[in-house]
Amino acid sequence: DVLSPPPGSPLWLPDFLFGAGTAAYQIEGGVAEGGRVPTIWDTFCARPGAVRNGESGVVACDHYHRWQDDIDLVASLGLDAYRLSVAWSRVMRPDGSPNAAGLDFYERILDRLAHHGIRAFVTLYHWDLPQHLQDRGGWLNRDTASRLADFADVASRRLGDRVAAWATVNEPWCAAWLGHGSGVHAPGLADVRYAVEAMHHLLLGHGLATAALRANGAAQVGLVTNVTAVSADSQSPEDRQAARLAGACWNHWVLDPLLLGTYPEALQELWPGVSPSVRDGDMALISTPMDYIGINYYFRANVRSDGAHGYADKGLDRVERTVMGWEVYPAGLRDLLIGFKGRYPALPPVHITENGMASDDDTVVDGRVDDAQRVRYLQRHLVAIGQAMRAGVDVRGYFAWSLLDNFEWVEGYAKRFGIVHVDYATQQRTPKDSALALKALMAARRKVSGRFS
Ligand code: PNW
Repeated sequence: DVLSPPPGSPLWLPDFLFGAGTAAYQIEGGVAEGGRVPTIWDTFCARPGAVRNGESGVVACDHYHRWQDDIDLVASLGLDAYRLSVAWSRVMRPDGSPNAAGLDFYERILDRLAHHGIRAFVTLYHWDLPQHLQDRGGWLNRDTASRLADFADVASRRLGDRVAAWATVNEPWCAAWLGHGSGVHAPGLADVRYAVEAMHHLLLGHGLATAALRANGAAQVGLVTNVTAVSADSQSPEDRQAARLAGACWNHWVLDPLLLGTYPEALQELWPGVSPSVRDGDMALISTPMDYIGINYYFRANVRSDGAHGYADKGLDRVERTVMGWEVYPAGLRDLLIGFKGRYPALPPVHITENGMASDDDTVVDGRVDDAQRVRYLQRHLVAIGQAMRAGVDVRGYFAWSLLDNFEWVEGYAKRFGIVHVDYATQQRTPKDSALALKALMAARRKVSGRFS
């Protein structure tokens, strides 16, 4: 199996970026080093039953010590770009002053990327809120939004000249809903009212951080959001209504405030009487035009009415699924992108900042990892992106999730999203067939565009 966009696909254009992504808590380890302070994920992982097998990011991929080899690995694949996150807990001290050791760590990484000519896409908040801020209410406290802006200011002052694109927040939906509504992610709170309030403060934090980044001359500023394709289980009015509400919750709850300056009205049908504490000027700040939007896409949900005013994800029979239980549905990405272009006149250029699949049986045999299902998954999504581009959507880049097998949050280490296999006993990295296919694609693109490395 190979990765190769169809001949003539816009993905062959030399300006289109290919990369891979990671996030600090999922790969770094080194949790007590360099002045790092505890985060809500350190706390959550210590809660019995919260994470599979009681696992945590204490060691993870030991990237804190192996960062140089890992960046050299990105270079060896020939990728144009690398997406990482900067840990708030390494960079900011509890008193609000910068932590030099943390900034030094990321500066070395960014310098190494620059040395290889790899563009750095840097996320500020990939879910690892310092615990001391959680102790003061976390995202339920409006003040946390200003603390994110402080972090953005410190990070961009020191690192900004080496960053091609900043993302303020990764997946507000996951942070708000999984963290405060369903409670399956840190900080483990479970109340719709909390989720709605947390979302508002995350988005406000995005707006304030955007201003701080721009004040320091940031090149590109955006936000990364996860989107879900939605189908109705039947054509009944109830199921179609359920699909409408699911789309409002999963996609428009984040995108409408950012791109229209309003929360979707459907949320009032879903959660009657629940609304965030919006102050004058908040929505204008949240809808500050972005330089790009990062879209993370994994799967489609098939929903039916739950009998009340909500929806239930029922799933479809006889479809391909990954070990996450997520349906493989590449056309969903194409249809969502085209739909967003229609719904949002102000849709900025798009980067697909995450796409990929988990497996649980990748093993190294004679130095090779056969992950043919992942190669096909990536290939089919590349085709879908090309189709969306031909339909007029301005997509500028594609990042496979993830560079490395890593700490998959509540799923622990059993679910492997990497294009590179990690043997956690030895910390040995082995590029899977998917990484080699991406490498071959990078080489082929360079030939086509006449750009020789
Ligand atoms: C994203 N959902 O999480 C995160 O950005 C990554 O850190 C993570 O490793 C990756 O996707 C794979 O899970 C998501 O339920 C978690 O829709 C849950 C959902 C979507 C994305």
